[in-house]
Amino acid sequence: MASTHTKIGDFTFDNCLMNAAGVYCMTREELAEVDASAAGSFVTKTGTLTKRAGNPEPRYADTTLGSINSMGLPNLGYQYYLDYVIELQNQPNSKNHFLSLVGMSPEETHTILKAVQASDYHGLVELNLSCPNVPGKPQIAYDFETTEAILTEVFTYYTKPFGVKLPPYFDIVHFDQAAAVFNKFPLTFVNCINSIGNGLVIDDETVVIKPKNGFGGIGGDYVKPTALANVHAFYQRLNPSIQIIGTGGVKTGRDAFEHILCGASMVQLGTILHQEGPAVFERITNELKAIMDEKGYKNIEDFRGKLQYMN
Ligand code: RRO
Repeated sequence: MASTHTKIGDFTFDNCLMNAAGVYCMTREELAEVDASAAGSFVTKTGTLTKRAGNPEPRYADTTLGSINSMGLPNLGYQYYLDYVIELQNQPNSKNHFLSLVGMSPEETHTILKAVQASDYHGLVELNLSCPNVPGKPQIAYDFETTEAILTEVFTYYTKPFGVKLPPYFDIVHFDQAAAVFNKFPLTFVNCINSIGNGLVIDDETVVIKPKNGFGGIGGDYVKPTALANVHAFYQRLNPSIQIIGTGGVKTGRDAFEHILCGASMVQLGTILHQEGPAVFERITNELKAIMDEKGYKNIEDFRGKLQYMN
């Protein structure tokens, strides 16, 4: 049978499917469940300098086509997640993991990353440049100048494997400009995409989540075409040393196949993991392997990035 084995930087994974940051990753208990599932890895909830309660509830809703959330970055503080990934990395036969981080200001981001640099953690870090839900804080990666300034500073002191979580872009010029910024840095990966920020879902005459008068990040079916476009746009533009993690609208093996076809080396599950729980990893892995078997692909490198265009 086909293998969904993959590699990000120097780290290997038995399966290219894992959770998306924010889903099933708030506590050690949730992370341990993902770790024990068929997933190839996990990423932690984005950790901030100090723990945060997040926005008022209800702050997540499932819809027929996906989800809307305005969690507001609730988390147990970066140290909680750093301690856990260090604990796991010291266990024999541990999977490799991703630690998601961001500060509430560039200064806080640097404080956190300097602590991670000084720690025993030698795994992957994903800097979240795209949270859409903290009132008064814009999605960082929509501001190319600030993004470049943050990354310039980060790489003066940070030497461990490091990637960024991006918001969706919607314009070819923005793909060009964003890729030109990221190509200046020794990034290990970029992850496309975070939720589509600030959508609005209505039930009868009322919004379905409380924060920000109902505005929130959109995930699920709605976002798959945008996610695939972002994965492929960056696959076409980034230095080949910068790998791509595909996130957005994956609920079947076919969806994962399409992300890989667009260039993704790893594929993350958000809304569908929230809806089905960690058993979803086995289902989608089996569906992906069945498609690969049918097409005669032995591993994901046989078709990764090989999206066909019309003549
Ligand atoms: O916690 C959130 O509200 C949140 C974050 Br940090 C993010 O990056 N993406 C998202 O959809 N929600």
